[in-house]
Amino acid sequence: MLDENPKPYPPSDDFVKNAHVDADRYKAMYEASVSDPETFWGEEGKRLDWITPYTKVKSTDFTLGQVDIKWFEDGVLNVAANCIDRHLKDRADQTAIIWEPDEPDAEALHITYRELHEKVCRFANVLLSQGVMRGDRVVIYLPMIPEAAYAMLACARIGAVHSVVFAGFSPDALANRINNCDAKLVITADEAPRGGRKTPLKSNTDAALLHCSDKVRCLVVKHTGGQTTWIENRDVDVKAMMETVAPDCPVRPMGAEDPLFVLYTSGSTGQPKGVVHTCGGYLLYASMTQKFTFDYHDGDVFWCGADVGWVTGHSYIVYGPLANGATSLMFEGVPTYPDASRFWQVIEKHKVNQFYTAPTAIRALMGQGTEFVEKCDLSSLKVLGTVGEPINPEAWNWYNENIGKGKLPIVDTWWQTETGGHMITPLPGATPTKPGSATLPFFGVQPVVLDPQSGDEIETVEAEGVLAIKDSWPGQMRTVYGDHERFEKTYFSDYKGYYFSGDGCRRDADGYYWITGRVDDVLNVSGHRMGTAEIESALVAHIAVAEAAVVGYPHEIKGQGIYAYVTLMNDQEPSDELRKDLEKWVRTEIGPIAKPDHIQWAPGLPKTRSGKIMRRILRKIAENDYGSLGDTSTLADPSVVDDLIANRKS
Ligand code: 6R9
Repeated sequence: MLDENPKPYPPSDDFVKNAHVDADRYKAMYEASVSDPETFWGEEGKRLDWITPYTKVKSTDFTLGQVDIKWFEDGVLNVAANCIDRHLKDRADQTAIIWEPDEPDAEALHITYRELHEKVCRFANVLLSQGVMRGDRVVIYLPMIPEAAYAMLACARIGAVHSVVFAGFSPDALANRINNCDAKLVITADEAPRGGRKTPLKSNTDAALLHCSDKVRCLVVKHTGGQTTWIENRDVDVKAMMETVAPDCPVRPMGAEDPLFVLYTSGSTGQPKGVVHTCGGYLLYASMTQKFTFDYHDGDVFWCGADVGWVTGHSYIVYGPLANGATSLMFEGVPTYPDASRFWQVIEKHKVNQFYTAPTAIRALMGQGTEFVEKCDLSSLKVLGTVGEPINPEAWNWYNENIGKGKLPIVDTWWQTETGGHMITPLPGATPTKPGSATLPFFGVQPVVLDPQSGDEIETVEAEGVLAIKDSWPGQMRTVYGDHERFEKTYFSDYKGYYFSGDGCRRDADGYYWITGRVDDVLNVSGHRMGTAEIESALVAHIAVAEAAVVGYPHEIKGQGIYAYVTLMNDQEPSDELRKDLEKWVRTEIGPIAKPDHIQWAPGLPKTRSGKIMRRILRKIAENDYGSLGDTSTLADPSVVDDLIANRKS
């Protein structure tokens, strides 16, 4: 059983001495940030270089029907200038990005701020030459290569809005995103090597573009040199073109509230939504959290092991670290290739000081034994972090003992694509940690625990309910791309006056927050967010499928696995072949991450008389927990449940 209130692990005295923030300073700064946000953020906003300084700090409204979020609204800045140009005076020759390739024997790159400046300028000039203008959307579908960062920063430099699509998504998923944001151009590579295998990104893009406007241009980074088809007048060889354009490109002054990027993320209903982040507030929040949450100091080597296709890669590989003039490590590979010591070898090789990964990676490596860790020198490490899902105490303890050698602070950071940066997290010099708790709010964040039924704030220190946020913070998403109503409905309509996170949580006697997972129909599989609705609609798009219901179930390594109940068309017979076909189908409709772990044939699904699928029951069956199915009397046909249980057992 989980200890409900374990003994906290305080930071060591040595750590506290050198930390940016100790416990007293955290308290004082936090107090100041919530009692007078205008003054606090007005001051903190000066961390960025502004072309025209702001005079207004915060104008935000969470009222349903008029939700409006603006920070530093009359300020003018450029994100790329903040991430690159302003560092050239003092750190032009410092490494900005260390790139570690998939193959350990291939050469790692050390890209200085000076080089980054030139690459990004050239990339920006290529975009301009293709007619990309301020405000245009550019989809980026790339492996974890430096060009991904160049492309993002090049967009920021000229005021274009990027939308990075994870390279694991299928052509269909890519096409949906290109069409949803009406992108003018897509940037891809020939192939994406990962764990010794190659994903054919260019041919995926070719397939996607068949479903898009023929005006969409395609920039191709020749990375592996793999064979690709080439469509004249549409495809452009980026690297070759970068050589021919000017090495400098002026930055475009942007309003603080101009969009910086759109990033698609799954919700409980419908297709993924385009989360919109803007230039000023987002950049400030990403850079402050990178500095304080990881206690980043000048000269440190910072490694966030996420992919740039997710928000974690946006905020903690590219924007946060580079805004702080940090050295950020970008890794093309996976933790288990060529073997389970790869992470630890990379840490040793590049003398990484802060390391940030997901519980699912820790669990996978934990299962491989400690000999893979023991042969590596991890003495450079100062802070460890986790993100993406609740971390179970076993994984926390393994991370602490084997990677942190019992001495390093672990920051368990709770946040979301929507929040732009960390929301609830320990600060390593300030917060005693408890395995499994994200602990306390970051500056300016006012979490509340709401009673899920009444929507009232639970005011006692100890509380259990749903997690919401009471007031805005600069990194908050501003809207859903092209659908502000959906933004309001998703986040502000269930609990009036609050931003609703979709997560459940518990607050303990010390005021620490423990995230208990999603309370909606969003799955968290290996830290990847997916809507059950998306997977269901992929399944029912198959010719043999009449109906489908998808739920999550506990999975030892992935956190959650995908369990699909499938009702076939009358003329179809269940078979192993069909099962395989459906798995393949979902892979092509969405991507490999959405492949169901288990498909159960369901002659009928449990529904209420009004036709609503009772997922509560399906979840219990998937979990093998038949004792607590609850009330089934409201079902239109209760016998369906017995059928499902009988089949589950067989
Ligand atoms: C950054 C990111 C967001 C959802 C979120 C929650 C889960 C993230 C967590 C965590 C417990 C943590 N989540 N961090 N749960 N502890 N430290 O992951 O963004 O992909 O949008 O997912 O992930 O359920 O609501 P995103």
